[in-house]
Amino acid sequence: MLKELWNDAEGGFHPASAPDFLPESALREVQLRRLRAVVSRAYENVELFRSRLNDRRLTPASIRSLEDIRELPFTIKADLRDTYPFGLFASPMTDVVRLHASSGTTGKPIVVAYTREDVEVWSEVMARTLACCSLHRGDIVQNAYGYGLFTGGLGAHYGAEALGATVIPISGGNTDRQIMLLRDFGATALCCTPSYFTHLVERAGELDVDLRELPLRVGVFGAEPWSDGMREHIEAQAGIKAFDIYGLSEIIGPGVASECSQHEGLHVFEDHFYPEIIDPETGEALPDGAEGELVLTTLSKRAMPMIRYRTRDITSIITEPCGCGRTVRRIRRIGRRSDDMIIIRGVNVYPSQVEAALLTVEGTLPHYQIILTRDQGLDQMTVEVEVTAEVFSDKVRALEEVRARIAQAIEHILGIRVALRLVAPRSIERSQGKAKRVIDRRAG
Ligand code: DLL
Repeated sequence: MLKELWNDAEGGFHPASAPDFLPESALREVQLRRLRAVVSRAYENVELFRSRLNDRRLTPASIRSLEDIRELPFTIKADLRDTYPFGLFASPMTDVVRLHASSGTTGKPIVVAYTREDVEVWSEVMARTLACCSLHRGDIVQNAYGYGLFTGGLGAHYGAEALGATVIPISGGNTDRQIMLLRDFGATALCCTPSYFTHLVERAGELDVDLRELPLRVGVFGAEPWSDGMREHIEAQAGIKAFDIYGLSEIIGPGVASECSQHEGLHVFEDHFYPEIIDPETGEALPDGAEGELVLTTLSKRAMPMIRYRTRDITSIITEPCGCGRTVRRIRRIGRRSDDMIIIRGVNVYPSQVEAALLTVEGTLPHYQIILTRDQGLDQMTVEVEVTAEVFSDKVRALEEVRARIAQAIEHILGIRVALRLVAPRSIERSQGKAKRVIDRRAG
């Protein structure tokens, strides 16, 4: 136990990891102190938050215990849109040193801001994330998250530097070059989305590069849901340990939560981000262990505090002690969002279930898409999946066999039959960042 506290290759202690191991009482004290400060800050500086508190006849002084957080109003994505671009800032622009934005599905992006102190906190939580993923000083980190308005690139970059690792800021895309540098610079860790990594693995195969023979030992994957089946596939193909990291722009970017060596849920860096689980329908707080929507409060953000932000990500809080020795609570891996549910013939379906089903069938590749259409008022779903070249080029029989197995696997997990289209390798567009798994062609 506590082995991971010693993150430096030479046995040195990395102080950034310390809050992960705080005794519970000390942690709760820090949280309450910070909660009161952040509520005051938002109340004094953010009009929307002040008026919502006034409407409820609350003031920052109403927060006397951590449980009192439940009295506070939620913040939702529409609040960011309605106050676009800078309406939720709690700092004057002269104190804001960085803006990021998340593209969103339509229209204007969500804008987020950081003071110098916010960037420091972000670097710290990302250093703690990477430490959780077993990285330390001496590691060479190839950072293939996109640099730019997306938070992934710069977040991982600052975290790796804060940890004392060596960063290769290659950004996303240009896969042949990624593979060349993996060989030439000998990165020991790669940061990117899991879907981009499956693409990189595939391309390495085409170039006759065996990733298992390279020094690469760790993958730091996040920004989108990915299943345990995908993890097994990735780890076997590349000879690495794959870690899941979680975060969102509105809260800070990556650095909210991370898997550790145990791979049993993600530790939330809860001295900075206070987690709650609510019933997505009623908004009611749920006890630890129950599954529901994750709500996060930034306890130390200055430029843009978020109070009880509804993430729409579905998970549950794990309170049991973790084998790694960290005391901060964990959340289960996020497989779905409350807004990505599809209803097909009255059955609730999530894209992640389709992935789980496909990965159980040999002869399929982890490249797939779900196409939604509407026929006479009813939603229809077609799963398009790539099969291996051997299956695809074989006689009709092999294809039909694989089709039958996929149909069965999907029916087993989803409880319904869906239309299937088996396509040749490389037919489905590859992403450099987050994969677009669902193509929605339902008009209106
Ligand atoms: O994706 C931040 C990030 C960058 C996280 C790099 C991890 C690594 P956004 O673009 O704002 O920020 O998207 C946030 O992505 O609400 C989840 O729905 C989803 N998401 C992020 N990480 C995971 C994960 C970044 N590990 C949204 N598993 C979140 C499942 C994830 N979903």
